[in-house]
Amino acid sequence: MKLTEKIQDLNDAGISQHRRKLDFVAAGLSDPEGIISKLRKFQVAIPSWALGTGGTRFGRFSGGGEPRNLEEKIADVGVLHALNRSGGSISLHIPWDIPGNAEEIRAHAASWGLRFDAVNSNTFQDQAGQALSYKFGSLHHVDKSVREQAVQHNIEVIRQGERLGSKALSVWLSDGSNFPGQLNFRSAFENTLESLQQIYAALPADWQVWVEYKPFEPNFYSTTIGDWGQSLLLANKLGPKAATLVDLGHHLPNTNIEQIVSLLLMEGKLAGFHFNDSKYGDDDLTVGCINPYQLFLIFSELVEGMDVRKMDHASAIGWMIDASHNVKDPIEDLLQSVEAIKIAYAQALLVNRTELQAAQQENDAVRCQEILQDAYRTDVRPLVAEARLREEGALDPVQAFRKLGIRQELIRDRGSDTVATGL
Ligand code: AFD
Ligand code: MN
Ligand code: MN
Repeated sequence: MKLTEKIQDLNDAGISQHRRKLDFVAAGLSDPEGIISKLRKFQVAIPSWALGTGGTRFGRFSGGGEPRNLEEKIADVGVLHALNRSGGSISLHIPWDIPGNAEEIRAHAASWGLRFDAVNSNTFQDQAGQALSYKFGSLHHVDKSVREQAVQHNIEVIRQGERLGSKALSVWLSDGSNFPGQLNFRSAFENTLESLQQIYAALPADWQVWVEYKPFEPNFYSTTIGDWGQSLLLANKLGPKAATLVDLGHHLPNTNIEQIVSLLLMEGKLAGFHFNDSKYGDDDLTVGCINPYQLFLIFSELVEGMDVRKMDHASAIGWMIDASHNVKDPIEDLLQSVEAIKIAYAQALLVNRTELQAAQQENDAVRCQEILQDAYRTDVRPLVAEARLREEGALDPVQAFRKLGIRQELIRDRGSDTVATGL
């Protein structure tokens, strides 16, 4: 029996209760069908590196049955997408994912209903046989030949992405410094800009380059693209095909991310997101597990800003998860993350914009909060579930994943290397 048929069989048991919940929440909304339609279109790109246990520098504890190659990573995203019908694309990390025969890889992905999203370059590690080291950075390096090597790697990643149908290069640079005086900040920025301009010149006409920022880690005194201002400065200097990528875990505690998002949207320079959640820093935790209200506030600014600019919610910017799992089953964690994103999006769609604008004009802070939190406190899960059902997905993806024994099957097929590696 096909996976989709097994999923439908499982759904039968919960359908009547679901319908009751859906009728209840829909009765209180002006356009439930409009929200369900937007939810069906809304897809989240799954990072190839999140299908296995990530680990930290203190150790990695594999849960077993993890993918051993790109084909198996694609199959895992295919299983996720069959369950939630919302993970319709995969984002590769090169050279961790080397797509040997691009045609075969594209066909394999298409058989699961998947396409390829942004491709990620990697100049934060030295690869076997690499001529020059990135120990002191890559695109910002004081040695032009190191910069050149990193530029060529990024151009190669673009070429690989072209073969797969990707349309964006996502660049995160770990370049920075650990000690005061180690770097000339101006030269580091100028070197980075000059390197990115060479990469930008190699972009196909219909591509974008997404410039990610991060305040610290692995460098702990400065990061050359450390905040949204530095990323936006580079994106503006590069040109219309460059934009800023917002990774939720890349902000110092208590940063107002929703304000950053609103202004990047205003400038037409919001490339998209790496969704995750964090308590202290780049903890790469499950989306919405720590601060679901912040996620809602971000989506509220997104819906407002995209509607002002008449942008298509599903396709105008990149929606992608970037998280690393240490104790959860990677597929279960990703299912939870996608669910949290769609819940926040649905809640943001409920905000009464006309009333909010009127309350803002009257400086009625109490009324503004009431309007926002009325949307946030609406249980939209039946709407999210209905959107999944209409796309032949699972009523409850995590429960379906467990009841179908998918992980056990993967362990049988791939083995369970539960090797805990230390420092
Ligand atoms: C790490 C970095 C950054 C990057 C990701 C994939 O912090 O978020 O986008 O790896 O390269 O999480
Ligand atoms: Mn990221
Ligand atoms: Mn990160």
